[in-house]
Order: sequence, then structure tokens, then C-alpha cells
Amino acid sequence: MNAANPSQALEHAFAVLRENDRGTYTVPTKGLYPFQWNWDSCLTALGLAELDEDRAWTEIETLFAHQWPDGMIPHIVFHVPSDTYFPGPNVWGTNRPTPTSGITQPAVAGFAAKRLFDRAKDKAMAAARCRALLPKIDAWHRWFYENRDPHGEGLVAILHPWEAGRDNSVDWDEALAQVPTTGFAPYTRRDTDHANPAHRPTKAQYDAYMWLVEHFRALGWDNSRLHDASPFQVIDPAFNAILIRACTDLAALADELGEAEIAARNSAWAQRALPALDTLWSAESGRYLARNRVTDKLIDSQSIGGLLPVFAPIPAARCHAIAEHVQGLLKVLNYIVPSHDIGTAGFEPQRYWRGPVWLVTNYMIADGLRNASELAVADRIARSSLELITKSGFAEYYDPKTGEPLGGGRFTWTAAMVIEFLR
Ligand code: 2M8
Repeated sequence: MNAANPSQALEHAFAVLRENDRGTYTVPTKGLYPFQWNWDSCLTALGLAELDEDRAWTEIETLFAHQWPDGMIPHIVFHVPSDTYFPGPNVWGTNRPTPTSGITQPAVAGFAAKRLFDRAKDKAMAAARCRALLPKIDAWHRWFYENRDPHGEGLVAILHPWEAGRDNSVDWDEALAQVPTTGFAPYTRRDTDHANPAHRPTKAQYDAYMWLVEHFRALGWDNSRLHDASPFQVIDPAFNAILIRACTDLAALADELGEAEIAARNSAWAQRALPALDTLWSAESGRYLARNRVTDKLIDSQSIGGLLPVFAPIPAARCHAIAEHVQGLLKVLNYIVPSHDIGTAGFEPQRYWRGPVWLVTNYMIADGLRNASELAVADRIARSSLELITKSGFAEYYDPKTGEPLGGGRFTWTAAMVIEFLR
């Protein structure tokens, strides 16, 4: 396939989406991830809309049909049994009618709903679908600020690395070191049956992941208790920025649809969060830094989590600094944007979220830069993304030096992002 030939790339991307379509939801890729994942689905809906708008709305609606009574949207919905993934529903033990995990993921739904609505050819259908989704997305946003920001500082914490979506990012190393790695049931990983173990998290990281799952399960997945009871509470700038963008977009959408209360509430959340996010800016690093809420210390890690806030309406000067930083990475790498900066502590070019390039984060950074009129760098990120799929197909992630495909293959959100980049 040749990205110089966009129609061929597009056909290939549509084929990947069709292959991973399970009727009312998509799986990220078969084998490695046989269920529905939260932010994968919301971003995938953008690509699905190019094939079938009705089907795109269904993707998000299916996810929201499994919202918890307290408002949380879980990170995995286990629609049908499969033994190719660990941990499965019995390990989570959340007692939901359709089994789900017990943690959440980045709140991209509000952004995705607005983008689908803005582009909809069938505006009447889009308005009806949005009206039904708005209160559910609003309830999820409320859940974040009520349960993950108990002191009202305007920033929410993740309680598990899986919540950030950047599972083994260097950003979590220090906080994860405080999580016990003994005292949970023996387990067998399944991810390493499908992907090279050298490209996946380590055993020590999985041990800590499982300790947290068992700890939260023992607390009955009661979200009013989990935050304070968790030894891992990290304020991730990317996670917060995505939520701020979602609140901003949901406010605009609600306003357009005449839902004044939802609009006012979401706008207020975003307005309170933006100055709080700014306290994470590091002039020295030219990016935002995560904060460990347990120790109240900033985490000195040069990761993509500090660049992703460009997705939110942050000040123009911050956007410009991030644009310059991304541009500068091309002096030392062939492909951008790496999930961790080369030449800094913790960088591993092939290990998952510790260095490889991911098209979803590329998409969000490029979108933010475009909104900030940093068009040249946004275009350069799109070009790099298309070069990668041309060279290496629709992989889960890629080596930023060589472009080698890594992790799972024929990956749904990679395909959806290619459709977006080719628009
Ligand atoms: C990866 O995470 C899952 C756990 O949620 C895993 O490795 O088992 C991450 O890349 C995450 O961001 C993504 O949503 C998920 C499915 O693609 O895979």
C-alpha cells in the first residue's frame, strides 16, 4: 500500500474497521483485545462515520449502555466471553449485568460526539442521537470531578495506569513503585501470546496492575472509597486535558441543542480546570508534568503526556512551545511523535508507551496544534503518520527511529486515525 495513493490507504483502513466490527461495537484487534475498549471506540467512531453515520453513533451508544449507576463509563465492556485476554470479567468481579472492568479511560466521548455532530450529513439523526447521549456524557464528567477530585482542585487523578490509556508510561514508574507487588492471586498473562514480550509491560508492572485491581475489588468497586484508598493517585496532564476538551466540546454541543444546564455545567468545569492544569507547566521541560497526588510532587518525565494538553484550549504560548518541541524531535527521529523523548530517562523505542509512536496521540496533538494555527507542525505529524502506515501497515504502534510495526496488527483505531488524516 502506498500513502502517495490515498484511495488505496483508505480502502485498507475501511477493511480493517470492517474486520474488527462486531455489529454494535468494534474490538481493537482480534486475539490481543477481544472486547470493547472505551476510548478506542469513541475515536474509532470518527472513522466509522465515513462508512456509515448510523453505525458510528451506535459505537458510542453501545459503550454508554454499560454506564455504571454512579456515572462511570468503564474502560472495557466484556460483551462476549473470550479467553484470549487477561484479566477477564471474573478477575474484575464488578457484578455488572454485562460484565465490565471497574476503572475508566480518557474521556474522549464528548469530543467525539461533537465532531460527529459537526460533520453529520444527517443532522436530524445526529441531533436526536446527541440529545440522548448528552446527559450520559455529562453524568460521566460529573463522576470524574466528584470521585477523582475530592478536594475540588480542578484536576482529576487516575488510580490505575490502565486508566490513562498509556499503560506503562515512564510517568507512572515512581508512583507505581509504591504499589505492593505481592499478595494477589497467581495469574497468567495472555498479551504476550499475541505480542512480543519485549514490546509489552514488564512482569513487575503487571504485578502492580493486578495488586490494584484486587485492592479495588476488595473495596467492592465503590468509587466513593477508591480514591482515598489507592496508593496510586496520579494527576496526568493528558488525561485532564482530554477531559477539559470534552467538557468544552460538550458545552458547545449542549448549547447548540438548547440544553442550557448541561452547557453551563461543562463550561464551568473546563473554566475551573484550565488554570489548575497550568500549574503543571514546566518551563524547563517545555511541557506539562504529571503530579503524584500522594507525595504532592511533580514527576520529572519527558513523555507525550506533557504534550497532549495542546488538545485542550490552553494558552497560545504553551501551544507554540509544544509545536517547537515536536518539530525539534525530527532532528533526532525519523517519525513523530514518540510517546517518550529519545535521549531522556526511561526511553525504549519498542516498548509500548515508553517510546513508540501511536497514531491516536498523533491525531490529538495534530488537532490541538491545528486549532492553535500551528499548521506546519500539524501537517508534519499527519505526514509522519501516513508514512508509518505506508511502510509498516496498520500496527498498534511503531518504532520512532525505524518505523517498524509493533504490538498487535490490523488495529482498529490506527485505521480510524488514517481515515481522519486522509480527510
Ligand atoms: C492498551 O491497554 C490494555 C488495557 O486497557 C492492555 O494492554 O491490556 C492501551 O494501549 C490502551 O490505551 C488501549 O485502549 C487498549 C486497547 O487498544 O490497549
